[in-house]
Amino acid sequence: MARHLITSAIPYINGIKHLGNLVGSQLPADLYARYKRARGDEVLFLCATDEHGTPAELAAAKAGKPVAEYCAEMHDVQAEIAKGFRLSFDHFGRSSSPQNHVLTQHFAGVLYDNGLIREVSETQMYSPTDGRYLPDRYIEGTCPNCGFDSARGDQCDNCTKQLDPVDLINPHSTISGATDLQMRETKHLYLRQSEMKVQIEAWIDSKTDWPILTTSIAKKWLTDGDGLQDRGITRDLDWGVAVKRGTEDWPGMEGKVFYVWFDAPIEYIACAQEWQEAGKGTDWERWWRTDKGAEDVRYTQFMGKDNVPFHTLSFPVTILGSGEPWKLVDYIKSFNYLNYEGGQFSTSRGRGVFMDQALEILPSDYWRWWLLSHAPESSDAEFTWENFQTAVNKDLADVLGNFASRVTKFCRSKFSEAVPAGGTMGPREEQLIADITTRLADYQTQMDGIEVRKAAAALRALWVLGNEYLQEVAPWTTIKTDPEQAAMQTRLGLNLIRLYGVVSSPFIPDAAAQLLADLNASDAQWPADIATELTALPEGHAFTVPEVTFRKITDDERADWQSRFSGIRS
Ligand code: B3M
Ligand code: ZN
Repeated sequence: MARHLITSAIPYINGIKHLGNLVGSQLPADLYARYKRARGDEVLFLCATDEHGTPAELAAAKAGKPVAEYCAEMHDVQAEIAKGFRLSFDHFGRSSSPQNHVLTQHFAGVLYDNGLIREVSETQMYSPTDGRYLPDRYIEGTCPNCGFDSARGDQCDNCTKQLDPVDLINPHSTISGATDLQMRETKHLYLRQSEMKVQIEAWIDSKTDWPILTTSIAKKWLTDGDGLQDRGITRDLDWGVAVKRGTEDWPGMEGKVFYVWFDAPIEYIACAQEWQEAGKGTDWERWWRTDKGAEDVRYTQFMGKDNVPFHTLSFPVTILGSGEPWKLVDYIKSFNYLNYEGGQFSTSRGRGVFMDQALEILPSDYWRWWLLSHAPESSDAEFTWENFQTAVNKDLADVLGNFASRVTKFCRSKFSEAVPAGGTMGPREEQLIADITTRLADYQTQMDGIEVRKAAAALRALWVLGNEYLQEVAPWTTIKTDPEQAAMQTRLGLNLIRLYGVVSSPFIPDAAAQLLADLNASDAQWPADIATELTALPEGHAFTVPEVTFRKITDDERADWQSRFSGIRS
């Protein structure tokens, strides 16, 4: 049995995520995890909230709450919404966990012992107006790389370049807007990434099967400018992991914490410890230590493109630089951005549809289907209400929902609410079985390759095959002359619904489970031989006609939502 470790980029704690965030990491990761479980593989699927750094401090200050309290509350809010979207994490952890504190300090200690951390006296942006240093998001200015005017102190959102606050042109404080910033001398730790350049480059080069989006971003930062640069990994903040070498104090580092991007990926590992400590599993090292059984684990990470540099360069430096037998990622699936109605989704500006709002309007399957079937893989994608309405009405209501409804209702009215007996399959049915077999193989290939859009298209093609068959053989006509034949066609239709319930579950888990429940299908094993699968529901097997599986979105609703979400969320 194959073993899959799957992680989604861990969302910042600062508020509820929008649909663009969801489709860039958590949702496709869930799709893959559900698929691998359905195929019978062993899966550990982890995610967490990213609770340190300036995003957390700034959001807590805005909410008027102590940061620890704010994080605890927001973690529960995000966990609840994740459940609403049926994100099937084995554990949803917290980067502020005691496990992550210990592990982060451990890594810092071994990296220091291995000569990969140096102490640097440097000038830092200090704001007399605010009475504090201004790390990362406390400062904004113009990107020296691309000229974007709202680049943050740690990274430019426009060109993804990792920055240091001192790099910014025309910097200002995001707390007070002050521009009278001073450079003050202070001591910080730097991760000597440059020392590992050759090793990291060779590792990236060996990943010939990775998405081009992932490797092109990694290579860009390896070769552009001065190449892989050393990186400040400490900050003057109160909230975070205290700077220590293992369990020992670090002289001169009192009152400082590790940079959020140093401890956040380490939470992927700490999360497995949290999972075990929460009583959800045992032997976490089996997933993470190659000396303890993880050598045959396949590890896949999911993230938006802005997170790629940290996962292809910085985190691997931490892992490889430790010299310890930690599991390295095998495959990084990254995504472009999803835009919203001609502009960008934006958390800070409250633009777009947020996860909680989406669930207030429609059940999660509607969103899951649209988002996954339009995942921004090869380029940025755009959410429009019109496109959403069309996709839901066509794919879900007309193709899948209508098929389930027509077959079951026809059966109830002409036979009974049980699988009808009689008739034998002929060439048209053999053709259907052959077509389904081919399409299913395609679907599996796309799912194994994490080609999300192509997988959605292949699944939809499976649904279409059933519709075409039904339309062609028309049991409602056949029944007038040959009731036995109509019974066989209907029986096949009912079995197709069952098959769809099984194979659609990674995309639309609720609807799939409901269809299987309505059909009283207890066995939901992934299909092997299609001819056998299509006789799984035997003659006389009782079922219930499903309630509306997917309803259509009306033009009025679409117009209403369009205007309701055209503004800015307060
Ligand atoms: N929290 C950024 C983001 O939510 C960051 C990801 C961390 S992954 C270790 O996009
Ligand atoms: Zn830039």
